[in-house]
Amino acid sequence: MNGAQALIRTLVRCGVDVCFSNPGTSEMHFVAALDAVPEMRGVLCLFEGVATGAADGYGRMTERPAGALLHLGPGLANGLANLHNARRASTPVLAVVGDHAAYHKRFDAPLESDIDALAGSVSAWVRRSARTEDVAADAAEAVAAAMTPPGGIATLILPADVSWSEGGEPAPALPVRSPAPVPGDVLDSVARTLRSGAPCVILLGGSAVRRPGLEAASRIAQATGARLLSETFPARLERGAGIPVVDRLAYLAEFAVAQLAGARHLILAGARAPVSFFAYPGQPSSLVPDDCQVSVLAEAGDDVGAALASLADLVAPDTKPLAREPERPRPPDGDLTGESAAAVIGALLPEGAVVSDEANTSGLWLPAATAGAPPHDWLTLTGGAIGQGLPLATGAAIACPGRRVIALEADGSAMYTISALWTHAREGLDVTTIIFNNRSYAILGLELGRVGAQASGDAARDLLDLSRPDLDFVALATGMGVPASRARTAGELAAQLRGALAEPGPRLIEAVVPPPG
Ligand SMILES: Cc1ncc(C[n+]2csc(CCOP(=O)(O)OP(=O)(O)O)c2C)c(N)n1
Ligand SMILES: [Mg+2]
Repeated sequence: MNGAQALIRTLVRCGVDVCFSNPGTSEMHFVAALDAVPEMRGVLCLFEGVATGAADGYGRMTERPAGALLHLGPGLANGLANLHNARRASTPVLAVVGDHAAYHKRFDAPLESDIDALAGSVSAWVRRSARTEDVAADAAEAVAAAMTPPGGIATLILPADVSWSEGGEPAPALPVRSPAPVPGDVLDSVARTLRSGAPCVILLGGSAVRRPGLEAASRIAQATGARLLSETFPARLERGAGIPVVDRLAYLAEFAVAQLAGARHLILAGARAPVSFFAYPGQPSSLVPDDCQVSVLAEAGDDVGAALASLADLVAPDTKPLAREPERPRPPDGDLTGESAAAVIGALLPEGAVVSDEANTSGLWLPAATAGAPPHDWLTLTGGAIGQGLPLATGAAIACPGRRVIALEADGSAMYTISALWTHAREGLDVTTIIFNNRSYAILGLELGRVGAQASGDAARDLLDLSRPDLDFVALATGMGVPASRARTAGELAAQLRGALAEPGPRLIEAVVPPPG
């Protein structure tokens, strides 16, 4: 058995059976080995940022890593932005990066580059397999590293000669450490804080915003008067009818400051202490109010769900969680705007949907409009690197057959990784994409003023404008095999979305909306 076969057989044993791939010459033995190991599903992505974003979406939904097969340093570099988002999401991901044969490296062939440096910038674990005999054990260790709580990126660098040489043998899966239990004295101390009568905010992050964490937090909030907030960009938020509601900390610092105002204690449950997304002249970086004390209930690698449940049993033994009432907006007619589009989506969102939200400024109204929709998952832009939404939807759809994936995607962000649509078509994925086409980098128009930049002329505005020419997303989608239509009114969006949800397979709706303001 060659190294590539031993590697893939080991990955399958370790529960890694999907590999989002964009291969090159150095990965040809990996590609060939897919025929020898049919349990591994290779999914072709036409850009590495799609492969890494898809692995992120897959990992968020299954809590197991998918592989992302990348071609040397340049392939990894193309995938880095979505690996960055995955790192911020604490998603388990296994990046397999092909490299030149060891003896070839000193010739400095054109594709030679510092893979280790690139990998080190996003990875929790990096190893270059030195020998064919080692590659299986390395792979098993990589999977265990990716799954070590809270989850992270493990990068295995695979030299071509290690891959093609004989002498490989599959290795068994390694045990994975469980999330660390939160000590009793920490629970007692937080319980005392909550009972002190001083205003408390509990900031929920990581797995705390899954249903069990939200239910425990809701009990605590009702019994103690603490307020709940979630981190701004949760990796996977469970929400909808029957699930306790949590507002997300606002993206704009001045709104976040208002949300946190008055808190004397900020209790971190799987979240980090809140900071402003960017520095703004004259504005503070930390969002923690001046006279507010921060305490940590659970860090990212801790068992935050169990900690919240134990804390609820201490301070709220007889309290039930407050479940969101079912409620949907009526689908409106008339002008299509971010607001009316949100109402349409809230009216029609199917039960069990997985929403990949990269709607940016057009998404402002979505949380309120969908809060009482049937239960669903909401995936957000954890690392702020745009171009995540369509790939994330790809991975989520492969992770969750039978569930409808809804990609809510801003026009500018869509263009970074638009080729994900081709994979949606090729794999026949149940992904319904709504493109909010406001023909601009609208958020940057807002930020221009907020950072205090003086931009009076056309040159600056031109860099934030996506017209000239207008992007035709119907043509782009159909050109990649995804049936598509354009909606110019709320009624058209509702009719087209109903139609899309009634059919299996991918579909795209271009929603023509004005930029905000
Ligand atoms: C990888 C990456 N490149 C650039 C940016 C900077 N950036 C932030 S928002 C934005 C434009 C967003 O435009 P669009 O997706 O159309 O959303 P809109 O603001 O119009 O709602 C850009 C370029 C970024 N966040 N990430
Ligand atoms: Mg836009």
